[in-house]
Amino acid sequence: MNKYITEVLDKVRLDNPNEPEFIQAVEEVLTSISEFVSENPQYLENGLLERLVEPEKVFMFRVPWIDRNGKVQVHKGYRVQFNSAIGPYKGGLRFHPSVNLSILKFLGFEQTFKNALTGLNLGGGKGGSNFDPSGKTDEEIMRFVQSFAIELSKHIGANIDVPAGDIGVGGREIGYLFGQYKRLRDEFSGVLTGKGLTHGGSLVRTEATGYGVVYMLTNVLEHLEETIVGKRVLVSGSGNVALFTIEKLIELGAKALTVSDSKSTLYVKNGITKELLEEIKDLKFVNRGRLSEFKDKSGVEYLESQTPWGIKADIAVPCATENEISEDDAKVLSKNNIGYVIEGANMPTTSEGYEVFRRNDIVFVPGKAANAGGVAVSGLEMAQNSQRESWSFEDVDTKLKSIMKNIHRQMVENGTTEDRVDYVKGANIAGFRKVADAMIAQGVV
Ligand code: NDP
Ligand code: 2IT
Repeated sequence: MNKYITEVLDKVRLDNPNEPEFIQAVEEVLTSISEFVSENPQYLENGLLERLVEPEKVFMFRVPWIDRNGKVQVHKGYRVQFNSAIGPYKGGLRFHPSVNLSILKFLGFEQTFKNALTGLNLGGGKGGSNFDPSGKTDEEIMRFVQSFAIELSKHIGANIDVPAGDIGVGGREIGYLFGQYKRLRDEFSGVLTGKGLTHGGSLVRTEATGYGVVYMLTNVLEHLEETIVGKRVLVSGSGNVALFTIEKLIELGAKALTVSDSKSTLYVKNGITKELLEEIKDLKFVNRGRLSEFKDKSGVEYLESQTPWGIKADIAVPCATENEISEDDAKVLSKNNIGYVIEGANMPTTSEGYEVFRRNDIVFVPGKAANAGGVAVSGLEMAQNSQRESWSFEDVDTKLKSIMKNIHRQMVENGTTEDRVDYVKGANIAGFRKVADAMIAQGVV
């Protein structure tokens, strides 16, 4: 490995001792661009890597609110503004009890390269809270979000930092954030994306991440002269990314065999039907229920405390959360001859799991490329807001397809050796060079 990379990695480990997810994400990117950095001495000469691994700014704040029993609750709020070399900070907000600085720094770091891959002018950021939205009433969610927005509003703006959703944050939360921001700042602007269609949202944003994942999958299959029709796909998660991935898989003739949550997996041998998907969407998005409610549904096998990774299929699309595919899961998937792993979630595969896939020559597309459709349509929402326009579903969907195709092309160009595409290397080099070259052009800042 390149000596400069080794030194920067040692420093990252030393400086961030309690941040395993952040270190994991940095290791993954830097090791895969090692050769490229050796061939391009300007990055060492400009101290590029040590600047790139340090977020530009991190805000941490107290979020006090009063629950339905009149009891004062306090949560931690964060916004990590990672990199603004190519545009305003851009990235989601996550509400989940596991949220901490390590998780948000890894997500902000990944977001920086993902956003560069979209070809839009978007910097990288991420934020959120260790607040757990599950089981809360609408009023509790609103009170929490309004308190969170009071502090967050000081740091964001349409040309500064534009948050969106992520785990635990969807249209409802973005709506409350938008309302409170408008009230605090007297400004109706494109300061958040993933907004409802009634107040400046974009068509296709809700579906964008999942649809984009499947558009990426079709690009990968076409490159290998394969078809998606009839392919059996394991999908994990049952949130925004998972369910719209399944919707597009069904539409294009593939069979989605599973959905899951943190407690269980639903397995449908012949593939989830459109009708069942609508029922699951209702359960998750309208009633905010658990998959266990479908335990006794006919045609559905309920796998208590299990993930989808033990089931035989052609393709795995993890869409739940980071490190959900362990080394053992990867071994089982490989033994069962999985051909492709397309990451819908951010860093769902552990480093050890990735090594197993690499050794077994399994086609592996990293989240920063495969799930970039969400932030890409967020970028298109910002463009529509600036122009005071709303584009049609077809227009936005066509642009999304072309962005995903362009990301695939960049990975092929930067990651092909001897007829084989290393999608991890391709994505990291393509994203890195765009951000790094912009940083060099702007001097030491
Ligand atoms: P949602 O909140 O809509 O859904 C999350 C899903 O993942 C739920 O089914 C949830 O199950 C499951 N999950 C969450 N945490 C865990 C955990 N610790 N262990 C097991 N299962 C878990 O989130 P999204 O669909 O928006 O996000 C899913 C992934 O996609 C995340 O990695 C996110 O960063 C990434 N992503 C999201 C984008 C977006 O536009 N929304 C864009 C790009 C990436 P349960 O209810 O049991 O917790
Ligand atoms: O991880 C991600 O790319 C997102 N959660 C979406 C970010 C965005 O700004 O739309």
